[in-house]
Amino acid sequence: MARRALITGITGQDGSYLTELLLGKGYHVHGVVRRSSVFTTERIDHLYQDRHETDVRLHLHYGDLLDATGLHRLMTETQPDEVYNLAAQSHVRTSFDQPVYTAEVVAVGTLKLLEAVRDYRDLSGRAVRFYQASSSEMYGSNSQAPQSERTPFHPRSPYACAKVHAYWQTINHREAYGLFACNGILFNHESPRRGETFVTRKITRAATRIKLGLQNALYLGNLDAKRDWGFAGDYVEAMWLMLQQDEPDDFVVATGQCHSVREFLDEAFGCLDLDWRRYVRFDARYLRPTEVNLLQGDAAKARERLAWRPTVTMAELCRMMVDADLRLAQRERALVDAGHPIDVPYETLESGSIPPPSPKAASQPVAASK
Ligand code: NAP
Ligand code: G4F
Repeated sequence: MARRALITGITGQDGSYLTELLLGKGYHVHGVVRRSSVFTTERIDHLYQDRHETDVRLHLHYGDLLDATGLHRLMTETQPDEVYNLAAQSHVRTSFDQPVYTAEVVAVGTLKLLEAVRDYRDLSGRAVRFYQASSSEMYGSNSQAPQSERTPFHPRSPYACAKVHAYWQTINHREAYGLFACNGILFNHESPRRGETFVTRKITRAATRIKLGLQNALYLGNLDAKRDWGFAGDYVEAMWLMLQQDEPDDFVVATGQCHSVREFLDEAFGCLDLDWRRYVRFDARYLRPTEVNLLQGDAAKARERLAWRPTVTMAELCRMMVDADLRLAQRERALVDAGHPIDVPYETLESGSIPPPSPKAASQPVAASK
């Protein structure tokens, strides 16, 4: 019988790549979608099948990590063999603006899901495996690099503190209740589907719009921070591999290479024959009260036990994102040239777009945290 997976955060970057991977392996995939007044399924629209078609293997359900009752019901209804907990308020800077909400979703929400998984296993007698999306942000100010599974955590944001809580709850469910539960400690991973307010995508989006005369400046914060950037498509493979092992365990997933934001700017603008120094401006609103200066992972354990390896370098990743965003910018340019106003995100407008913000965009709350 086909295996069944339940994915929280299916509408996010990683959720979309993981869904592609699991559907490709013949799984039935059940995804948890938050109710919203607008569509949020853009990243998985290409995978969606009308429920009236035959052999439908992607099923979407409304749910929220804040809703424990709904999570219990979803476990019973979908009867998954594997649960991937990818849902999160995942923006580090935003977590300083919304610390309690972030903790409720990321920390307590994960605990609610773990409890739903445990109860389902105990009541149904069925085996179920659990993956927790842990983060390299948990290392925080521990700049002892490269960071491995043995490196102590020193979280530097409400987001990272919440992820540490979820990490230990996952381990405690493994040790206290014998749950097959794994933490993937993933370092930064990006793609053309990356949210537009994370620094890599913010840069590739802006650079390509600047190239086509749609924008004239890009406002950023700390350019000296260093990150270990890999490709999201590679990293979801590691998530799946963790749940296929004989024993549950925790794994760092990283490329082992790290680069500064400045170097990513060099690479992205370089792909377009532009000099970023002409366009990038500093805006203190993008600084964090406490910064994580250096993340560089040691994924030796994943290499040895999972036979996992990254396949995309930072330069290749950057080129992939620039190419995809150039196609987006070309579509916007065509609309502008045809005399149609373009509906660009607030963040892009704020970064110095031409034309100036429409009254609709200007009336949105000032997003200090993107
Ligand atoms: P993302 O693009 O921000 O996606 C987050 C997902 O969580 C979205 O589907 C979002 O739904 C959903 N979500 C948010 N709050 C929720 C709630 N209360 N209930 C249910 N769903 C909720 O994040 P990502 O980059 O794919 O990352 C996936 C996971 O890995 C996250 O837990 C993140 O913290 C963690 N992580 C990411 C990285 C990275 O570099 N990408 C590294 C380490 C760990 P909407 O679409 O409705 O917003
Ligand atoms: O792209 P970022 O916002 O990613 P960050 O904070 O490293 O977090 C991401 O990776 C984590 C894994 O380590 C995940 F757990 C988390 O969910 C998320 O996916 O920022 C990267 C760096 C930071 O040092 C930031 O200060 O870029 C710096 N930066 C400089 N200017 C900026 C900006 N970041 C953002 N978002 N926007 C800027 O204008």
